[in-house]
Amino acid sequence: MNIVVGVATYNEALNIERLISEIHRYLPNQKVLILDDNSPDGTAQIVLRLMTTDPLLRIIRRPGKLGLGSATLTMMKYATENNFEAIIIMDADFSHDPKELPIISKLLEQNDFVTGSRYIPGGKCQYGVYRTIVSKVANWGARNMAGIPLHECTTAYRGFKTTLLKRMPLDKIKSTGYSFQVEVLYYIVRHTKKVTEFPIVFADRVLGVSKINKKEMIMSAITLLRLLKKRIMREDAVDFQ
Ligand SMILES: Nc1nc2c(ncn2[C@@H]2O[C@H](COP(=O)(O)OP(=O)(O)OP(=O)(O)O)[C@@H](O)[C@H]2O)c(=O)[nH]1
Ligand SMILES: [Mg+2]
Repeated sequence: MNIVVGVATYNEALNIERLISEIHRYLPNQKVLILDDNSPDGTAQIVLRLMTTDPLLRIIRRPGKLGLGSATLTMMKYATENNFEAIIIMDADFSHDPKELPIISKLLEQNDFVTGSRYIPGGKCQYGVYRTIVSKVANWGARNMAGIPLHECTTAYRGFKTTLLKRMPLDKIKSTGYSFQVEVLYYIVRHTKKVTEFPIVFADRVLGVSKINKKEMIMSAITLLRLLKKRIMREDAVDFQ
């Protein structure tokens, strides 16, 4: 399968070189796309240097920090416009283990959508108490308010077939930040039944700084309320293939 691995980066200079080499190790011959938002720490310069000797590496650069959601959307559009069969998205900070890439790639042969899951048997989350509570509340809201029938709705380690992305109304997605993860799932489960979860051990970031903050949490709560309203009003058509 012709896959692109998409990684959004903001200040990931300490992680990016090793991550790219690990992706190549576990998915040799597949393309890697970095979407960098003008990271002040020079992440893009590292990628540009690697590109001089790495024919599988691509970069999209945006002028400023425009959010993880819009970064993910841009990478999805890149995958559909460049005729890839699938895109796998992962974080740059090694919270998502590159050794699981071949598992996602294999599952994509039978599924339109694959997500890493901390909340099925075999899955694990190494968060502290505070972030565990935030994550559990967000997942509760995604299941019960947005109506997403998955155990894990917020992990960004995911694979998407481009045939699915092409028939989803991606332009309707309003979230630009973290709640994009839930909003995109809301549409996915309305457009395919071929979705599956696989267990991951989610490691907390070791190097670099966290970008999640109170504003993202408030935006996520607003997104959940908006999706609940859409569900109640039956605003979105279902289109299974
Ligand atoms: N291009 C781009 N990438 C972003 C942006 N915000 C976050 N990222 C990247 O998205 C991924 C997830 O962000 P993280 O900061 O790791 O978020 P998190 O995992 O919830 O929190 P920590 O691991 O504690 O930092 C990482 O690869 C970030 O570099 C953004 O605005 N633009
Ligand atoms: Mg992280």
